[in-house]
Amino acid sequence: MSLDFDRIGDRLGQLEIELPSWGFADTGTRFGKFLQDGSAITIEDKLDDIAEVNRVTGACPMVAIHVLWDVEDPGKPDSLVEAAAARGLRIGSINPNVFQDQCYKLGSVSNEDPAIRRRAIDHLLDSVNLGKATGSDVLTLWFADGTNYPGQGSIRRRKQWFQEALREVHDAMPATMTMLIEYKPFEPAFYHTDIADWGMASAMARHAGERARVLVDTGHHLPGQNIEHIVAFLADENMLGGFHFNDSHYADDDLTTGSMNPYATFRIFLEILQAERDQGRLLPIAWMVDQSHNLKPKTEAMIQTVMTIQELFAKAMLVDLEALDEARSRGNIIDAEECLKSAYATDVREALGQWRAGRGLPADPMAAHRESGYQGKVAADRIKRKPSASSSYA
Ligand code: PSV
Ligand code: MN
Repeated sequence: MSLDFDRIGDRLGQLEIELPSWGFADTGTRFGKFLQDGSAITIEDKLDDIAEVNRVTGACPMVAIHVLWDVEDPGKPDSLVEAAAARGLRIGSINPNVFQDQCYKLGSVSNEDPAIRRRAIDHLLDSVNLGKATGSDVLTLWFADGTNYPGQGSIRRRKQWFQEALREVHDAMPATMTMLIEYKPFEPAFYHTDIADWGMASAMARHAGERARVLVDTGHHLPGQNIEHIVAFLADENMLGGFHFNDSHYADDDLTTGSMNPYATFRIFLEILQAERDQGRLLPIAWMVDQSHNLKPKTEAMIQTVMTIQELFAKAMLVDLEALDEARSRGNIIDAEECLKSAYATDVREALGQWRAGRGLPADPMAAHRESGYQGKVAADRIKRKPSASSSYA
C-alpha cells in the first residue's frame, strides 16, 4: 500500500498538536519525584522545549498552560504571550486550577461552602480573562471534585452547583471561546467523582451553553472501555471538543500516546475520519497532549508522541472507507475488519519522512533533535539552577 501524499499529507499537515507546559517539568508520583537534569524549571524553559519539538516536527505551535503553574501574574500576561511568540508559539488552552489549594479539600465548585464555590468560580472567570488576554480560544476544565465516602456529600446538590458554576463561566466567555469539560472516573476522589464519564460531561456541557463541549482524555477511562465508541457518539452529537492524548495500562498512567495500545488510538482516528467524511467538514477538535513523563527524557518523549500520532493518523487515513462500507453492506465482517488491519499493518514511517522533508522539516525529528545537542545544552544551564539535583551530563 503506498501513501497518497496529496490526500494524506494535506490532512496530516492540518494536525496541530498542542503540547502541555507541564509535560516538561519535573513531576512525580504520590511516592516521589525522579528529577532530570534537563527538565524545565521556568515557563521560559518549557516554551524553549516546546519550540524545540515544534522545530523538528513542525506540528506543535501551541502550548497549553496551567494557570497556577505557569502564570505569575494572571493580570499581566503580555510577557507570556511575547515569550511564546518569540519562539514561534502561541498560547493554546487555558487550564484553570481549582484543585491544589487547601480550601478545595472537599471540592471547588461543588463545595458545601458557598464562599469556596465563589472563590473557585472567580478563578475560572479570571481564567476566561486570561484566555482573552492571551488570544486563547479554549478553556479546558478538569475538576478533582468528588467524595471519598458514601454519605459524604449530596451527589444531586453537587451536580446542581456544577451546573450553576459552568453556566456562569460560559456566559462570561467571548463568542470565540470554547469550554471543554473533561471527565475522569476516579482519582483523587475514590467514591464518586462529580464529572465521572463522558455522559456526565456531555450533560454538563449542554447545561453550560452552546459553546461547551466534551474533552476526552484517553487515560481517563476504566480498563476495557471502548474509547472510539465514545468518540464516534460524541462526534455524531456534535459534542466532541478535544482530546488529551496519552496512553495507560491501568488507569491515568500518563504514558506516551500509542505506547500501550496503538491500535486503539488508530481506531479513534478512524472514527474521526469517518465522521469528517460523513459530515463533510473537519471536526472542530482541539488536539492536545496531556502527558507527564517521570522516566523518559521529556522532550524526546514528546517528539516520540508527535511522531506516533502522525503515524497512527496516516494509517487511519489509509483505510479504504468505500471498501469498508461495501463490506458492511454485504455483512462481511472479515472483509470489513481486514480494511482496518491492512491499513494498520502498513509501515508509513519512511513515507512520512519524505513528507516531512518535502515540507522543509527533518525527515527524522528524533534524530534531528539528538544531533542538535539541544538537551545537553539546556541541561548544562538548568542544572546550575537546580541546587539539589546531581548532574548526569557533567
Ligand atoms: C487530570 O488528571 C488531568 O488530566 C487534567 O487534564 C489536568 O489539567 C492535567 O491532568 C494535569 O494535572
Ligand atoms: Mn487531562
